[in-house]
Amino acid sequence: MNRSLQRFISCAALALVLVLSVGSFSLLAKAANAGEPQGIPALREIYQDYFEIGAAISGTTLMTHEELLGKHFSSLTAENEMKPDGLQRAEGRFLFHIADRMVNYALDNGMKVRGHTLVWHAQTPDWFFKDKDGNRIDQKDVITDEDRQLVIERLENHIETVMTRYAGKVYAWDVVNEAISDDGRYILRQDSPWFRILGEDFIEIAFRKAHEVDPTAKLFYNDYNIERVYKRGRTIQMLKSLLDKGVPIHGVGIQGHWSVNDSIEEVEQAIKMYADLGLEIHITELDIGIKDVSEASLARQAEYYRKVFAMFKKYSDVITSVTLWGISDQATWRPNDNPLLFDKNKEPKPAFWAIVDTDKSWEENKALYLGL
Ligand code: 9MR
Repeated sequence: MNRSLQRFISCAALALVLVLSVGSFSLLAKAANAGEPQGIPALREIYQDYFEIGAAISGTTLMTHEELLGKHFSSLTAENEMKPDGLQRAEGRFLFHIADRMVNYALDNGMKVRGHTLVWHAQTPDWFFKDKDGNRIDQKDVITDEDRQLVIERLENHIETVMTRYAGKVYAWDVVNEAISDDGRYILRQDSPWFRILGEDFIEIAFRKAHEVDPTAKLFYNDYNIERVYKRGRTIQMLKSLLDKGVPIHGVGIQGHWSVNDSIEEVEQAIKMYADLGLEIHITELDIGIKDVSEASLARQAEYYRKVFAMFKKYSDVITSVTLWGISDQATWRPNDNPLLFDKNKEPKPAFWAIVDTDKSWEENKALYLGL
């Protein structure tokens, strides 16, 4: 090999080394950039390709938790304010001001609204079930056709007034809440005044009316423990018979008031079974309780949230919304169970970090985003 060829080869080798090292340096720089701490990420961005991520709010938390709400959530549910006793405490006197405020806030901030709930045995004023003499119809020995007609009119009128007001604004409604019995001898809850007066027909009447009033709304049946074996079969039986009759039910709401000891496999099985009915699934009231806020309990809760969100993501073709029942442990119906993602000071808990990336541990996620 002559000298000039030798020189050419060594120059070319040097150039190649230079090019490669500049390339890998910029790759390294890029990797470092990606790993740069970015601060607390927004859940609604993290989950945007999977499902809506929602929170239940009250008139108070809408103000006290506005920052967390606006940053993390893409969907809102009124925890109490859109229930029958929130909207129509006295017959014909609808009070919409708090619900309106919530709905307007959601729409102004690009969020969706789930309506909760139109027909329920609880939080429904007595007058719905009284005859014109003031007697409770559901407690009578003999219920007349006239009694039934009166109650159907009230049920339909409530649905009509509420859904008309929020047509095009509330995209999904829990039309009927908690109608399934906890007692294995019965399909439907026997202590519901709706059931006592109208029998099983009240469910069909409610869904048909809801669909007539707002044909664009997604109509849900919502209940607790319907993912558990003891209640699942009866729920499927009820839903199937309604669907067979052509009743417009579009989805099932699994509430999700759980604790860290509850089986996730059972939930997964139920999701498959409800999906097989052709129904969309919303997780509507998620909160996962722990006994204390020791480091070990918080870590256990984080691991549970991580696993359950990993499973939800796996079924995101059928699960289209996951709503937490509250925002922080400061405002929850289970104050002793500390069941939410933010603590009493509204700071993100290990459970929050756990669902930021369900392929990593909560510690890794936190370190990555906060640079600790
Ligand atoms: O969280 C709600 C709480 O503030 C009310 O006091 C309670 C009254 O019934 O209802 C709670 O919400 C329930 C929801 O509407 C339906 N599923 C069970 C929820 C927790 O009890």
